[in-house]
Amino acid sequence: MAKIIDGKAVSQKIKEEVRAEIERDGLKVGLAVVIVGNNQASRVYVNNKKKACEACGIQSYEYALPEETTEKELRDLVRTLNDDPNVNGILVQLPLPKHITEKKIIKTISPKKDVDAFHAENVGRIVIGNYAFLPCTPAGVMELIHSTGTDVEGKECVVIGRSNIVGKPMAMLLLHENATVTICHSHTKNLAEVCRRADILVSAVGKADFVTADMVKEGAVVIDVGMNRNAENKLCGDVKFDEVEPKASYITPVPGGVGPMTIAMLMKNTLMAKRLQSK
Ligand code: L34
Repeated sequence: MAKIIDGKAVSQKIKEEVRAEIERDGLKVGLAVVIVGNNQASRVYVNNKKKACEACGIQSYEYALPEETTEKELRDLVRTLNDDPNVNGILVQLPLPKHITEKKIIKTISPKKDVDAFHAENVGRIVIGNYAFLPCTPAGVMELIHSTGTDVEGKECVVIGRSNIVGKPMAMLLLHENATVTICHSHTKNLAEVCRRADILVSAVGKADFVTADMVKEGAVVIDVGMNRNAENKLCGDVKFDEVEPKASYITPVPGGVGPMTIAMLMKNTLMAKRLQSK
């Protein structure tokens, strides 16, 4: 029987710390949240981000733009936000509509306001270990691992998925804590065998029921970054929870695991951005 890692509780504590720091120092902190189009899931995540801002005493500025927004219009908005002293952090919710090149938009965000840490400058800083912001989801995963009391040093860690948003930076953060890290992806041979080596298994695939019990070592820490809908339109992760849970020592649920942590780390980064800009 695994212990369930309570992402809601851990995220709550982080948000309270952010709020306390903002109150203590009487800071005025602002986050611009930009959403383009009508993606239902994105709408839910953005609303959760706005609520978290409120809970932390951060002013949120929402820009909900229509699906037809052009790349130029979006870049112009980002430039305006780059120059707005009330805005300390800029978050452009992904995915964007197909006619907009995400890379170009990310490149336009001032690295000092890039609270997602998606800009090439911030990605590079993470790789060399000289960073201000950590990408929210991988940083949230590290917090969840720490909350179990697990020491990452020397552990076999397997990350399934190699996206720029989760898989690649996740591997870097584990590496910074001296783990032995393997990244698996759709071309990996003997995936189950590789995953079974993991003391810590992080799945960021985006497919329901992808991680099955035969892929999990007895006593592993299992972190589920997936955010999927199953056949009954119910929210679920990548991990076949019912069969993996008995083998794991710790496991994150979906919802209530990594998702709330992504948002808590965004709050932390926004406060950090304010500090950097006040220097
Ligand atoms: N720019 N785009 C940008 N930054 C991000 O950090 C994200 N991400 C991912 C998608 N696009 C992004 C998010 O915000 C995923 N993500 C995210 C954020 C919050 C939640 C899930 C994904 C979340 O709140 N999850 C809840 C359940 C939500 C529901 O009911 O649908 C949970 O408990 O897991």
